[in-house]
Amino acid sequence: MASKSIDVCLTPELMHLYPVGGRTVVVVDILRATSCMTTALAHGVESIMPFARLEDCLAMKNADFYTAGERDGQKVEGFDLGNSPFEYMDDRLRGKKVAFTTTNGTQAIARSAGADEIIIGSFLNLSAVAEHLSQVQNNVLILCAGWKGKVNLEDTLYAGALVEKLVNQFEPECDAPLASLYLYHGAKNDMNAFMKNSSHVRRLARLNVVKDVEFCLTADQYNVVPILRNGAIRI
Ligand code: 3SL
Repeated sequence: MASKSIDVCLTPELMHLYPVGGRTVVVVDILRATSCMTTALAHGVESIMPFARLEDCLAMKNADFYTAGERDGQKVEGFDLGNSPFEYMDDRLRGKKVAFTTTNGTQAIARSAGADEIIIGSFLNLSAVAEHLSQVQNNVLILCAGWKGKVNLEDTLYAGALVEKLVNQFEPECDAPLASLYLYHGAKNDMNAFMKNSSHVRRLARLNVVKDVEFCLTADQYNVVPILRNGAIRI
């Protein structure tokens, strides 16, 4: 029997059931916040400071930060950057500090406060995160950002993919890791087709955001593990 355990919180609304003390929490918002953060840091952004409140993020402009993120999928007026990973593949952002706020992803990060370690997960760095988790001694909680308190497919699929990589080393704590794993098994041969009718893919399509989805569902583009320390995410 494994000595470490793994659990999945399918929406931040259930976080009252999951104490984070002493745990490593993996925050995931596949479409698109944590995919974006992973991409930005892998492409040389120095650090990302996550904010739950838009006003707090915007105020960082005065402190020489790039301001970035979205509300309801759309770039915020007055912000320098939106929430597409492709915006962050830009050499001009190398070494820069970014203040980031999003509808769900940065809210989920805020809900993880008090954890021993908070790391940023996405399909783009799936194996790197799994490798990191296999080295730490902590029990693990995967926190799915969902959409405005509701469960979504993409974050649950990621949870399943990560559980699949770790299931031999970690004991599932309840049925949520198993439910995620079984969902992922049904999807993994063609994730894009599986996700076609999901609510956020349809929401993004209405905003003409299409290529981001396929990219965000691609595994192992980057060998980085973003970690939140002292309020900033770095690799
Ligand atoms: O909710 C979030 O944090 C965002 O990633 C949503 S969106 O993909 O930019 O619409």
